[in-house]
Amino acid sequence: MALLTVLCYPDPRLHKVAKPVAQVDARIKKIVADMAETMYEAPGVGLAATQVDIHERIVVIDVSENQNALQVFINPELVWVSPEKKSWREGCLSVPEYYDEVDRPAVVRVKALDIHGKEFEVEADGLLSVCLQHEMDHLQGKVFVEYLSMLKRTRISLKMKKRAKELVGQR
Ligand code: GNR
Ligand code: NI
Repeated sequence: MALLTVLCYPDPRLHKVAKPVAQVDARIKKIVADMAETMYEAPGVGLAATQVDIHERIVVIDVSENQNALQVFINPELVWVSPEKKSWREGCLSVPEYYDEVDRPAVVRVKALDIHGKEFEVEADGLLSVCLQHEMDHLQGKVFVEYLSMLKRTRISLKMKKRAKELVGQR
């Protein structure tokens, strides 16, 4: 297993659109294992392949309290979203130390392939629903700050660039 580097906003590679996985083979399983390790190490509740500069439709999620229930979504697709919306305070490993409210459908149904390449469907609410939508946005090249005002986004970009500079200075 290996830890992967997480891209930070406003890196343009975060806006690339991921391609579907043609076959869940050993190469994909290795990516999934490395993504899970990277997510747990961060720690985060989800990670999309886009965030580690792999532009294929792969998501790992673990919203369990003890971080011991990994869920793998390959080629995830939204099959239904509820008309009701819910606001949630979101964070992102690609936008460190910034949190803000985003409105999204409260409940979603997602179809995907599991780690064995077998199709399954889940209905999700709460954090799993938020996380699935957040990760599927990443695969489309969308970061949650794009739901915020232009003013907020500009401030976030400046803050992230400043932070990146400070981190380089510390090395
Ligand atoms: O770790 C994460 N927490 C989180 C909290 C609220 C809404 C979404 C998330 S996802 C985030 C990890 C991440 O950046 N995934 O892309
Ligand atoms: Ni994210």
